[in-house]
Amino acid sequence: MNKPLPIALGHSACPHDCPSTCALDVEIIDRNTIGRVRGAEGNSYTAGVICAKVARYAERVHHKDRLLKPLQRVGGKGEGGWREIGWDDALDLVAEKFLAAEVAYGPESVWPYFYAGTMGLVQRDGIHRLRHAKHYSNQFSTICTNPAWTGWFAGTGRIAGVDPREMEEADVIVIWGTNAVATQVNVMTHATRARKRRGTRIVVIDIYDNATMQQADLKLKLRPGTDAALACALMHVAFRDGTADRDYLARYTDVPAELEEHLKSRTPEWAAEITGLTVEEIEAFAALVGHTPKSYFRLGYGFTRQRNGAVAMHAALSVPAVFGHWRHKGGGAFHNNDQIFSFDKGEITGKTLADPSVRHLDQSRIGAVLMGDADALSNGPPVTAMLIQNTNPMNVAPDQRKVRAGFSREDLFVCVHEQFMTDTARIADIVLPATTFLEHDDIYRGGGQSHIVLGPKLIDAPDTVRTNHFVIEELARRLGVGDRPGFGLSERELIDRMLTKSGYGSLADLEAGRWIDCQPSFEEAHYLDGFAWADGKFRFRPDWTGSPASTRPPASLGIQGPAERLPALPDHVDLIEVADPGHPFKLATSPARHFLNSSFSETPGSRGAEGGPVLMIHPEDAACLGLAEGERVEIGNERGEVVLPLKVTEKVKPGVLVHEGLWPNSAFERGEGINTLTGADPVAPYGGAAFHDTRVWLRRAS
Ligand SMILES: Nc1nc2c(c(=O)[nH]1)N[C@H]1C(S)=C(S)[C@@H](COP(=O)(O)OP(=O)(O)OC[C@H]3O[C@@H](n4cnc5c(=O)[nH]c(N)nc54)[C@H](O)[C@@H]3O)O[C@H]1N2
Ligand SMILES: Nc1nc2c(c(=O)[nH]1)N[C@H]1C(S)=C(S)[C@@H](COP(=O)(O)OP(=O)(O)OC[C@H]3O[C@@H](n4cnc5c(=O)[nH]c(N)nc54)[C@H](O)[C@@H]3O)O[C@H]1N2
Ligand code: SF4
Ligand SMILES: [Mo]
Repeated sequence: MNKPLPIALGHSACPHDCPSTCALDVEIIDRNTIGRVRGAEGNSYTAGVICAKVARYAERVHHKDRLLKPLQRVGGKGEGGWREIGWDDALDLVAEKFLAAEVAYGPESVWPYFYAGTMGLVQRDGIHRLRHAKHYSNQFSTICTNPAWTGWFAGTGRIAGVDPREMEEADVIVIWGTNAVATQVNVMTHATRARKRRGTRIVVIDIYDNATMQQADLKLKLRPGTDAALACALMHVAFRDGTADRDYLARYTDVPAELEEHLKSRTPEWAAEITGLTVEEIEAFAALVGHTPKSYFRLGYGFTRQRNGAVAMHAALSVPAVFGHWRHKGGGAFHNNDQIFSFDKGEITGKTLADPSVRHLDQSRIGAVLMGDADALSNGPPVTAMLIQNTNPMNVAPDQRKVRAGFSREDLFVCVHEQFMTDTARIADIVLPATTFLEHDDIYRGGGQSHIVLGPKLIDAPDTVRTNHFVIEELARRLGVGDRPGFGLSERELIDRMLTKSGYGSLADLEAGRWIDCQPSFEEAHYLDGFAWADGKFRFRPDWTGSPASTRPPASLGIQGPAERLPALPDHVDLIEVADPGHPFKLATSPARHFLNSSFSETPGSRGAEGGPVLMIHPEDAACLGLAEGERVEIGNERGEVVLPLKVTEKVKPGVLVHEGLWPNSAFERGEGINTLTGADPVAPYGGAAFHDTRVWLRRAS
């Protein structure tokens, strides 16, 4: 049979939580159906390339398991019994439960919980409008960016860096702690173009030989949580060999002499002992970046998902400041562009409606919050009602046993608005069906690049499916706040007003242009007019507790984790879960190439490509324990146990285990997923979860 021809080509943006924020061209087959999705050729960052999972988005949007009708639980929580319920009845019930919670314990007992399942500014952030209008509990959003952004901000004073497209002019590209082939493919587009054109050398620093390391010219496979030691040794060599840029250091940095003195004992031999790299590897890397002015450091999230992650980010970021790489086109560092955008989102988020005295609850500590931990609740009332949009905490949040126990509480009412029957939807009281990005209007902005991209509605959603915006507006009306500022506007009106207020033109302008490139000038991106601190100097000596970073915890929560153990200058610090005789292995739970967090674990293309959940182990470890490929093992710690089949591979180091992907809990033998093992104790100093920093024991499963 011939494939139907597309009737039109729609323009959109990828809504998923990925730094690339690709500009998309979408084949529209008819009013309800899409065909192939491609990367926009004309966008200079996307450059026509997107990942496989979004290219085959038709299988997600037209999936037979899409949620289509509102559902009400029948039977026990999580048992899987549902009956269909009309939209009006469902929303009436949610409003009734929220009002009841408010009467019993005050508005802070309602906790709207969200994350970045869609990165659209209207559909993602509109939940705050309802929150603020009702003075419901705030969410301190720690689960992803906090350790990384805190470490970066500590140095530069601003979450922004060198244009990632400048990688094409670099002679060395250091891909540090990000599995870019899997998690942001466009980094590889620009890096491999550079290699083709100018013979650029690609260095990858990771804890296992992942898809990105397989493309590297220099592979540095170190022990988890030891990146700061490597960074210190590189800087030691710079001072030792005279490759440090002393003129740059004097002009642009705070305490270069102090740093030099401090690093005298941080030799390659010292770092080799800690990182497990050889002295030769460290010396070769130091010589390479020491003699290559155009060295570009692309710093990722992965290496900051350790309990010393903020320190590691700051240490790695200090390296190009010592060598003066920032001076040169194609040199310097990049992590995220958050602060180059200046959106006035106030109307979407209902900023003026907020009461500053309302408490914040830590997103990553949802288990403790729901279990009534007084500290996690800031000594306030229990959480007894929730609305959840764009996130799947029953799968992705750490310390899962606590999370599950919390969601199982009979006195907790949960409404989940979702596209699929996720682990979280499964344990809800009311499930509402949500549109996908192709079925609603929204606007997106890059984190790993510099574009604002429009994502208009391209096809009609199934009749009974509603947008996040609709749910927020309808609940607001029922809760008596629908007439407050910011309510009663359409998505398009909100986008238009935000763009105009922010000085980015109108919606009509953006529709005509598709995207806006907000890349700052070369001088600004390279901090050539000074870093973003009052004295203009990069800080080798950060103020870990005083920085006014956007990631800083609200006063009601205070500084997080063992902040007093953070070093004054870049250094290795054993804040991590160090392996011990009772827990001889270090486990990392790294993202899978064909999933996006727990999304796409429902699509046949992605599931097929990933195979199934496995645990990677080094052949020596397997042999030592008398274990073979495919054998089932149990791994565990004080938080729980999980059973997985082994994959014996030299990709991982001895003593290190890697599990890729956030598989649904049902994919595991006992119905408990990988986050059963990860901890929710906050990364110092501004919080976050150390997903790749877990010590475990391992034994043959019975
Ligand atoms: N395909 C796919 N893409 C994704 C996602 C996904 O799940 N799948 N998730 C999205 C999201 S929300 C985010 S935040 C980004 C994250 O994307 P990345 O920045 O790539 O971060 P991670 O994938 O968490 O980890 C990257 C690598 O760091 C390694 N790592 C772990 N510990 C250490 C360490 O101590 N040192 C070093 N050097 N490396 C370490 C991990 O094993 C992994 O290989 O990706 C986004 N894109
Ligand atoms: N073990 C381990 N755990 C991790 C990580 C790890 O590396 N290892 N990574 C962590 C990181 S970096 C992150 S960011 C978190 C992410 O965790 P989540 O934010 O929970 O991300 P997803 O799992 O993709 O879930 C997003 C959900 O939003 C839904 N959704 C998408 N668009 C819409 C919409 O328009 N409306 C509504 N109502 N729903 C929508 C999707 O169907 C999906 O179920 O996970 C964290 N958890
Ligand atoms: S998931 Fe990332 S790489 Fe894939 S299309 Fe979306 S933004 Fe691009
Ligand atoms: Mo993330």
